[in-house]
Amino acid sequence: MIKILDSTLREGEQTPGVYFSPKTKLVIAQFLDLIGVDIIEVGNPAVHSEIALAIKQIAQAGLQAKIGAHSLCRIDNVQMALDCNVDFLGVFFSVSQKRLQQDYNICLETAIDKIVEVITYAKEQKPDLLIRYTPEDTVRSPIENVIEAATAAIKAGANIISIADTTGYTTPFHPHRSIYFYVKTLKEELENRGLYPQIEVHCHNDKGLALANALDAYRAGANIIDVAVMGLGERAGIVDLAELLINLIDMGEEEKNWQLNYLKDLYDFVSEHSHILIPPHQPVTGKNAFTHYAGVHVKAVTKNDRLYQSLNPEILGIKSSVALGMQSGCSAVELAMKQIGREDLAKNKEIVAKILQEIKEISKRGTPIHIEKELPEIIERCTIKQLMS
Ligand code: HCA
Ligand code: CU
Repeated sequence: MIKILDSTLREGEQTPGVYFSPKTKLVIAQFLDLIGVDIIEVGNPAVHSEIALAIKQIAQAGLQAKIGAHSLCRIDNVQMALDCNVDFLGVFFSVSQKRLQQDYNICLETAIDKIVEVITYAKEQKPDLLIRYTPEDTVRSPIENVIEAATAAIKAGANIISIADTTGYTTPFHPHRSIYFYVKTLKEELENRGLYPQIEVHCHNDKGLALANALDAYRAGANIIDVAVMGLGERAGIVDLAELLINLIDMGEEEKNWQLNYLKDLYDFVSEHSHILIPPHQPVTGKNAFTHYAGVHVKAVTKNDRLYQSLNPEILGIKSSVALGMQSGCSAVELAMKQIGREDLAKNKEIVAKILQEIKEISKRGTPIHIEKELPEIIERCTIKQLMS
């Protein structure tokens, strides 16, 4: 079964301007656990003592999910993570030729020695620790370097190798630049060496392809996929949790693996605490994701909402709805009137037509019409007009 690693608290906090207090982090972790993610990556304790505190608190909160820390390839960082009592440790170090030469000024052998030293240390300190090694910027690194570093890391004790598309470089269907190709090649090459690690993928959204690439990796047999709530992360962020879960279910994963009805509250909470609004047209979690508007659409969905919807909002614990405005027809007005308890007037075609006309005028202000708050007033105005005419 596919596993989900949520990195809202690590990668997500790398969104410029975002800060989650340890208390907020704990609530987010509790939500993620209720939803059923497998691993929660909390952060690097070396960045700040508050992050170390958050990791410790979440690690002792009795959650089902494995709780993880992110770490530079350094013994002191790893020790700090171990001191937080984590179940999972993610160590990253690039083996890209350019990075080794231009940034670290070391050769591949020295890099691999460092990776092996750090992973061996972590494994010795805590033998049941789940260790992930990420050759950062995997997909723009020579594949031979990746295979060599991954082989050494697994032999030193790593259980998971993550393919990081650090810059959103991969593209589905490309013959050798697709994450499908990387997952298949890495799996095959490691299996040829008698090594069977779990393969994780971390897809950035620089070209808007993070989700497509994650699904491409899933198709290639990846075992773990990284996500964040609202797709938060460096630059354009990573794969959005809700979008991935919906797509995995669509591709045949069992719906019961996840409690999607907690997504809405989690997204509202993260939006509030990150001070980043969820766009109304955001798939799955946006306010309009299951809202129907234009006349033909609303007329059809009053008979069967699947006529204009391929997803079932009920698995998210929500219902589809209608919006009112310039594009509306009589069906939407009737439906909205019934929704606010005015079935009596909804049958009166003349009044409905008047209300529709008024709604179209109001819509020119260019902001949504609030059915519960505004429709009663509109009805009132139109019925008075009707009486007076
Ligand atoms: C980072 C880079 C990273 C690391 C991923 C990982 C990436 O911000 O440190 O450690 O698995 O995109 O490569 O997020
Ligand atoms: Cu990243």
